[in-house]
Amino acid sequence: MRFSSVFFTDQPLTFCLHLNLSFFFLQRQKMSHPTETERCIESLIAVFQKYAGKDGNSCTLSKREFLSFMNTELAAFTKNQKDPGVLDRMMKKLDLNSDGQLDFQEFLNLIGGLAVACHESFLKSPHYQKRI
Ligand SMILES: [Ca+2]
Repeated sequence: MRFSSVFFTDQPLTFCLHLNLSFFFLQRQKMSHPTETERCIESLIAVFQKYAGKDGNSCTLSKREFLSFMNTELAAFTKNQKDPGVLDRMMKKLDLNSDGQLDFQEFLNLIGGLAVACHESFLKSPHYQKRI
């Protein structure tokens, strides 16, 4: 699987996203019914914080936290892996600044890559092919 580093790696974009998200969450607090997309974003943040808070820096995933996340949240993916080194290589590839930790942006590259792979798989599925 190829993981994209396109998502959220550009500094001005990061700044812009930070400002927009601050506004987003201020507005969000006033809303009683979040949209499905807003719930998805909140879920991603909550899951990241849950695993990042297990040891050390609570803003990043250590290798141990990453393995815990993968083996719990993406168990269907990890259980099907025959190569025992795949998670080590994924961690290295996702760790764009090579600090041994995955920050939220690096984590989102994983989620984005998996979402793209799932979407591509969906497009090839017989269910979808019948619709086109
Ligand atoms: Ca990193």
